[in-house]
Amino acid sequence: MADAVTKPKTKTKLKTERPKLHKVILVNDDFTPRKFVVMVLKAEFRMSEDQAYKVMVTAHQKGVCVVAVYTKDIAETKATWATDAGRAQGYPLLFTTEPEE
Ligand code: TYC
Repeated sequence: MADAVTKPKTKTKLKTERPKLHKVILVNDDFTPRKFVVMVLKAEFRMSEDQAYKVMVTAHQKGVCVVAVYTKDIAETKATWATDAGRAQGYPLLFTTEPEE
């Protein structure tokens, strides 16, 4: 059996971990005008008027609404930009982020 081929006993599995996604969450407040919230959602999260309106109303009624999910850096950057857009107009509009389970 000089030619017998021995199969390797160990297998190397290449594991590619997917980066954890982070949610951007819109938080309701009593001061920011609805129209302004819709405008920010459209501008920063590339939503249609319809989508943006639905997300705004959900946050208005339930207190919070998930806007979108991204990798950590992008979620945090977008939440910061969107929050700053409100602050620039004197509104307490708030976007936060949290990791997806
Ligand atoms: N509650 C605000 C109003 O009645 C509108 C609003 C909706 C503000 C959602 C923030 O995340 C928000 N003018």
